[in-house]
Formats: sequence, structure tokens, C-alpha cells
Amino acid sequence: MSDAYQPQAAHKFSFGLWTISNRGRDPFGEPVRDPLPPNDAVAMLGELGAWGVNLHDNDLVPIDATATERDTIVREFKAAMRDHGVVCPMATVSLFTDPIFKDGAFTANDPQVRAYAIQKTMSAMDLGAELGASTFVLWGGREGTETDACRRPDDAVKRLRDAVNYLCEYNIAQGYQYRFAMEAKPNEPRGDIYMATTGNYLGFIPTLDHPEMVGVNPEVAHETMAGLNFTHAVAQAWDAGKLFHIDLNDQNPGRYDQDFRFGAANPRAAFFLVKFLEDVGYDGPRHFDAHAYRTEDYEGVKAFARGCMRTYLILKEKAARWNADPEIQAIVKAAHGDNAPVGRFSADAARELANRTFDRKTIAARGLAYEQLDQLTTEIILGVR
Ligand code: XLS
Ligand code: MG
Ligand code: MG
Repeated sequence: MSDAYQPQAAHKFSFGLWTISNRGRDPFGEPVRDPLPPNDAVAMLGELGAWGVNLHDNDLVPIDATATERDTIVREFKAAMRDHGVVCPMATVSLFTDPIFKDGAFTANDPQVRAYAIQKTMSAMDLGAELGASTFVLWGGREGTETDACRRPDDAVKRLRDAVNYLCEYNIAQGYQYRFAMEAKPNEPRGDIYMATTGNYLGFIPTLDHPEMVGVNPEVAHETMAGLNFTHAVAQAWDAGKLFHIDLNDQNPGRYDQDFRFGAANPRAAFFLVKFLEDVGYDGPRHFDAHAYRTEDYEGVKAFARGCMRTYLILKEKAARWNADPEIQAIVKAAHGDNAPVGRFSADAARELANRTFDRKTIAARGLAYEQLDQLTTEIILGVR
């Protein structure tokens, strides 16, 4: 059944293997769904109309697989991708599941753990390159602490820098042409994670040896957990030319990492996010890093995945409607002013500015009609306009 909200390859919707294969395990409860083999997950994504599948190394290849087992798994996975018309735009590495990473990976105190983390990431880069991935995500889930007695936090930053520099060199040496996308999160699974927000990474990236190779992968849930405005973080990343990837899902502020279906918790925030991405012409993957409620069987998982894509497309349509609405645009035009800078500094210009008279009270007294603008926006979102 095709309709206006039917996903197409051009929409670049992707899902992590770990998202639709999520079995509903949580800290208090066992899995509720049977394992979904990776090739079946690819078939499901093809059936749903998704464009891409992303993966951690061990979502596909078990950590203890032999080289022969690995090659067979990869060969069959590539065949499944081909058969179901699904590509692999992004790969990443699990530096958080295995117990060796209990004290961190790139930032761990034990140099053997740090070396193993780099070795594991190089193998994951090999795997992703073989599958055709052009973005490599690094989420440092264990790069943090429960107690800051364990190390100086600036040592952790230095170790992280060393690791990313090493991986950039590997990228060059292998000719992979990956762009790395660093993903921030404030906490969970660690009590505190060092790189807590996208902004932290935007400050870190210019300190690297190859800053042009490294950008960010902001995730709705992660900034929202911290009570931050996600679209503002995305906008800053975009402005810096660093929005290399994005993780879409939903989340209520101040909670554990909920990873809800896109738009499920705050459709209004999702609207402003989609509007931003579409307005600026972001053309990277729209990756859903979310999972179905624990109440669901695999039919529910399909409903979840369809819902993520459908909600994105509905909000995209609403953003276009907002942009085309004459009443809304009239308020925007009257209220927004423009982006004209105050002007270049010069001694003369500064003297002129110092002597200019501003009618402060009149300017301040003017109503901006944002109440009306917001209500019109709400009516578009609620579907009556
Ligand atoms: C966890 C992260 C994780 C990364 C990939 O919260 O979102 O899924 O996106 O390792
Ligand atoms: Mg997450
Ligand atoms: Mg994520």
C-alpha cells in the first residue's frame, strides 16, 4: 500500500541492527522477544521500505568468531543486503558490552584495554568498509566514571584525543575515506560520561590532528535526558559544518534512556527538528536509534519502525505547510528582522555606533506576536490548519 508517507530510498531512513533486533531486555527484566538474526532484520527493513542498515561490529559478528566464521557471516549479510535492496551507510563499534570495557575503552586506565579498544575499532572499520559504510560513529558509552577518584578527567580527554588521532591515521592509511561522527551522552551506562553533550564534542574536535575528518552524531534522547534543546545542538553542529549523522528517537527529560519511537514523546520538538533539517537541506542519513516498547512482539517492532519513518514524513509535510502559510510568514517577516550583522568593526564605525541614538522604550514596547505564531504552529501540528 503506497501513500504520501511511504518511505523511499531518497529519504535515507536507516535503522541500527541493534534497534529492530532489540529484545526488550532492561536492568530489571529478561528479554521478551526471541533473537532476530541479522539477515532477517535486513529482510524486515527491506519490507518496511527503509534505505539503510547500520551496525556495531558485534551486532553482526560475534566477538569470538574465527576469521572463517566472520567471512561467511559477512558474505551472507552482503547477499541479504543485495537481495532486499538495503545499503549500509554507517558502521560503529561496541566499546561497551564486553566486560573488558568496564573502566572505559579509549580512556581506560589500563593501557592494554586502550590498545585493545583501538584494535577492535580498526577491525570494525574494516568490516564497515567492506559493507560500504562511509560514516563511522564513535559513541563512548563506557568513557566515564562512577567515581572521579579513578582518574583525572583531563587525562581522559587526552587519551580520547590520542585514540581518535590514531584512528584517523588508520582511516588515511587504509584509504577508507570514512567521516567519523562522535556521539555524546550525559550518562548511562556510566554514572557520568565525559563527553556529555554535542557541544562538548564541538569543542574537542578542533583539538584533533585531522579535525576535518571528524564531526558529530547528535541523538535526540541524549540531549533531552540532560534537559537540553536538541534542535539547538543540531543547529550549532550544522553551523560548524559538523553534522555528519543524526540519531532520531524520542525521550522525556530527566529519565533513563528511553529510546522511544521518533515523535512519540514530544511531537512538537520533533516538528522543529524536522523543519530545521529540511530547511537547511541536511542530506545525510536519518537514522532511527530507537526500539519498540517492551510490550511488543515483532509485529509491534514493525509498527514501531514504520511509525518512526511515517512520523518523520508527516512532520516534513507539516514543515512545508508552515513555510507556505501566508499568515505565518507575515508574522515571521514582521518579527524576525534579518541576519544583517551590526557591521564590520572600524574606529569610525565604532564611533558612529557609540553616538547613535536608540529609541529604547519604543523598540521594547513592540509586541512580537509570538503567541499568535506559536498557536498557528500548534494548529499545523495538530492538523487543523
Ligand atoms: C546509546 C547510543 C548507541 C549509539 C551507537 O545510547 O545511542 O546506540 O548510537 O553505539
Ligand atoms: Mg542512545
Ligand atoms: Mg545513538
